[in-house]
Amino acid sequence: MKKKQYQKQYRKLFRKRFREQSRRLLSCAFRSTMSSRQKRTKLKIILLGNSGVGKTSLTKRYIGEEFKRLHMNTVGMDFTNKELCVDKEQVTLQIWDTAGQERFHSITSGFYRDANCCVLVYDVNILESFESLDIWHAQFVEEADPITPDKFRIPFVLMGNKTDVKGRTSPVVEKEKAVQWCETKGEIAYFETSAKEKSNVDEAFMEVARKALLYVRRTTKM
Ligand SMILES: Nc1nc2c(ncn2[C@@H]2O[C@H](COP(=O)(O)OP(=O)(O)OP(=O)(O)O)[C@@H](O)[C@H]2O)c(=O)[nH]1
Ligand SMILES: [Mg+2]
Repeated sequence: MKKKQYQKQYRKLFRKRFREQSRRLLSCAFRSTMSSRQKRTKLKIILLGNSGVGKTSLTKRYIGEEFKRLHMNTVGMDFTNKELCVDKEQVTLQIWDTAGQERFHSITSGFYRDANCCVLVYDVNILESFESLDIWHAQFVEEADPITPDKFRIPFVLMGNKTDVKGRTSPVVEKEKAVQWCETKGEIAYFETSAKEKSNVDEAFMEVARKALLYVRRTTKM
């Protein structure tokens, strides 16, 4: 009697395990079929700006990580992927977060080639970081793609970061000044962001993705 009871329990447990395992396998197979069906467009994004303006913090916040107060200088380059849907197209943003420190420039500039959008970042509370934008812009244009005709110039997006800093009654760099700078360089979209409060971060990166995708569509038609 005891033996029969034991066998019954064993069969019950076995059926339960088997059902769970089958469910897991089925969902795995479904996911892999879906991902192989959906062709994702890869978009290469380069982040540039002075050291400490918040490039890494913006990237980390965008992919859902928490804000960290401690400043750890990026060494050379960091690389992050983010999958999203833009204008009904599945894309993968490959975010290349560069080091702002000058000693890394010769290494990082070698990676600008094949970029689909450049994000320039400055700190709205530090004038020097804004004044350096001209240099970052020029360096990128020179290194990224000197062959592409002018009308297909790689798009830029400007982010004025750290808008949350307390006592910021009048920012060192006024919004109008930044907008004016964007106009002098062509069609550059401008966003005031705060990585700390995660304000405008998703919106800014969505624009980056849109511009990059548009650039890819245009250039592949050439
Ligand atoms: N208050 C505030 N602090 C910020 C914000 N974004 C970044 N920080 C702080 O600024 C410091 C520098 O941020 P990072 O993201 O490491 O700067 P970075 O541009 O990547 O610097 P490098 O890697 O050296 O080029 C860190 O201490 C961050 O916590 C923000 O929006 N608001
Ligand atoms: Mg960094």
